[in-house]
Amino acid sequence: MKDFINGLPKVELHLHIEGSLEPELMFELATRNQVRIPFESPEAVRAAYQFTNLQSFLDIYYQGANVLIHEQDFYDLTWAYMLRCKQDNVIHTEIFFDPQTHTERGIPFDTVINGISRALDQAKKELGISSQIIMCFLRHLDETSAFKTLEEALPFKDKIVGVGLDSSEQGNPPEKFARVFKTALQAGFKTVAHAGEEGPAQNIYDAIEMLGVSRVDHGVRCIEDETLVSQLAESRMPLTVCPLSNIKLKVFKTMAEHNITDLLDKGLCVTINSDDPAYFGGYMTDNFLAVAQAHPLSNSQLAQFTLNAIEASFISDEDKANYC
Ligand code: ES4
Ligand code: ZN
Repeated sequence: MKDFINGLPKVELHLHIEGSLEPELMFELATRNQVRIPFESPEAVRAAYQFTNLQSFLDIYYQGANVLIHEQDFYDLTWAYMLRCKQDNVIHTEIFFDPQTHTERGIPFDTVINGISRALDQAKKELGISSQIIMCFLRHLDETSAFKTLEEALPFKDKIVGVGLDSSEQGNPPEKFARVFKTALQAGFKTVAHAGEEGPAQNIYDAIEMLGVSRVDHGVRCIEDETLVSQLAESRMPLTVCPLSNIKLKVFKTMAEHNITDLLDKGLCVTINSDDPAYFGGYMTDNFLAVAQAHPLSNSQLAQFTLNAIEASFISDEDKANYC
């Protein structure tokens, strides 16, 4: 099973690039940029990664991003992730970034996007890994800030395939961003949103209805609504599930209790993803292994996760044939 998972080509659709910042690089960038971090060592940083829920993680995660200042920092961050992709046999990845985490600190939008996209161009050439970039709005910030961010993205439309919605789900429902997403769709962006991670199944309905999403990020709480589960199966609406993340943030108590295999059995287009691998203890292969160790899965079921991810990806229809 281990060998099969190692060798399986993988496609990642739910990865926050800021969440791939390993403690070692965090320290290196803190020194290089003379930014203070409240830890003595990379080991001490890791020891602090004990989360009780989504918010307890986000507080630490936004703090970690403070070491990212220059274009080269965003390049280094992204290149390190792409090298991990190579190791994990990831052939295509769709990367989230959170512009507001940086622009709110005075880092220009173009510094962020140029650093990320330079690493992705190099990864395509030197590692043979294809990619797309999705820009997420922070849902704890207001609509005005999201509209401003959308405006800032327009000159980089050729580099950004879609917009997403992340951060604190509770208290920040999809409807808060309905008008922003409508404008983004009109501008030609695809849309996705985190929904049904910590928030109720209703957020999944609303992300589909009000935000016009092509995929639901997480979506595991759909299980609480039988009608919704049928609708998701029927429409093949993809769910980008992040197993290790869900355990770390206590969405499920144990991997054995995770519903990913139930959802697969019910015919949903579920995929396996790493979310914030530097914080949650694993990249793509680790996530596949963790699921397969807790749930009996055949090789063809494991391969189905990759087939689902290709189906759910923003790879163009003509190119998709080359991935199957
Ligand atoms: C996130 Cl796990 C998760 N949920 C919501 N927003 C996020 N941003 C980064 N990781
Ligand atoms: Zn996420």
